[in-house]
Amino acid sequence: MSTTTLEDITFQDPVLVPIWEKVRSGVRLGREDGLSVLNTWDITALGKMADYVKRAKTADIVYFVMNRQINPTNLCVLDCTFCDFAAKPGDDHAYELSMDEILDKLSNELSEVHIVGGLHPKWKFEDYLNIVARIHQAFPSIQIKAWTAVEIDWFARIGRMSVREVLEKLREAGLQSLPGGGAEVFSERVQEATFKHKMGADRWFEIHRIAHEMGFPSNATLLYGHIETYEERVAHMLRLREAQDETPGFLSFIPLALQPGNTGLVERQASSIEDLRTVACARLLLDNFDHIKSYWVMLGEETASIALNFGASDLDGTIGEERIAHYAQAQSAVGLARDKLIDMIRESGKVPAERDALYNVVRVYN
Ligand code: V47
Repeated sequence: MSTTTLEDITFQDPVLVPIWEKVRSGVRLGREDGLSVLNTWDITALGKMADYVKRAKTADIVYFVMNRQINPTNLCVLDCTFCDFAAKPGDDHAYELSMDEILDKLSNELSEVHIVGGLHPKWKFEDYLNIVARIHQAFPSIQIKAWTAVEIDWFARIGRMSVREVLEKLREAGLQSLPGGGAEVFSERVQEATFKHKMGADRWFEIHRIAHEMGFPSNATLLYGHIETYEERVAHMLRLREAQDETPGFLSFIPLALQPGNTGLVERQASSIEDLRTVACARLLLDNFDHIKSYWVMLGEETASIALNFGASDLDGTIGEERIAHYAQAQSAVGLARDKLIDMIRESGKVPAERDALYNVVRVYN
């Protein structure tokens, strides 16, 4: 097999060589480059390329946050085929957390609370608003990252308000940023097959644009490893890059590996190699995103650690308890301690930095 060595990277797949030349000279990658990356078998060279881009942004630092995820209810009017979490009234696994149960999950050592749930058939906007307000009153130092664009759209509809009005009220209650969920795959084909009753890409982008214009940072996700094609994954990332150019405000991109559970969509979860290619592809294409997250809840701890050498600069956080992936039988732990996250980062040769929800550094663990 012939190989090419350029600046410490030995390439076995020649397709990567011109991509590396573009990366080193700061030329933006395009659709074909993204497809080559997702198709390559030259995993070690790919990891080095993505790590080079990561280092240029965040050197050896990998971030994590002391956070808690709260999913206040799984009752949801939608019927997305990839979701084992959602329930209908009367289902055995349906639940609603009381305000006391929500507050009991929090403590002052947390920097962030991440809240996402279902579109409850009976709750009013005020019920969702009250969750933010009560958390903010009880724990003013915890930054609140809550409600995906799908929920914001729902609040505007049930509250008969504009998206701006919804976000203004949430800001008054204590909201600080928006999570990246509900993006799924920006493809009408995938939407028709897996989430046809949920809002589509145009509305998702509109809501994030408005949030950014109002000064709310947000994240963006991609749900991969099911029926989407590589072309759709790449198109998804490029559309995000364009949106970030137009109205900056995305803090991080989070590739979410589908947990097949009982969804019937695919037999097994994407392989680790597939996960690493997707993380690396995101790092290489999304040159205007500061962070790519290695979300250990869905990748599993081992792959999540390796992804820190494939362009990821953030492990998310301690989480505490997570239901969306775990209802779909995710094999990862339900929460990790701070020390475990620090070990995972150190084992991958990086320097752990604890951050808050907005990426302000709380402490570097040299
Ligand atoms: O939008 C649903 C996904 C998302 C499954 O912003 C599934 O920091 C895998 O958005 N397997 C919600 N994924 C989670 C989310 C998120 C997660 C971590 C960090 C951040 C952030 C945001 O979970 C949904 C959907 O795409 N999802 N079912 C499943 N079976």
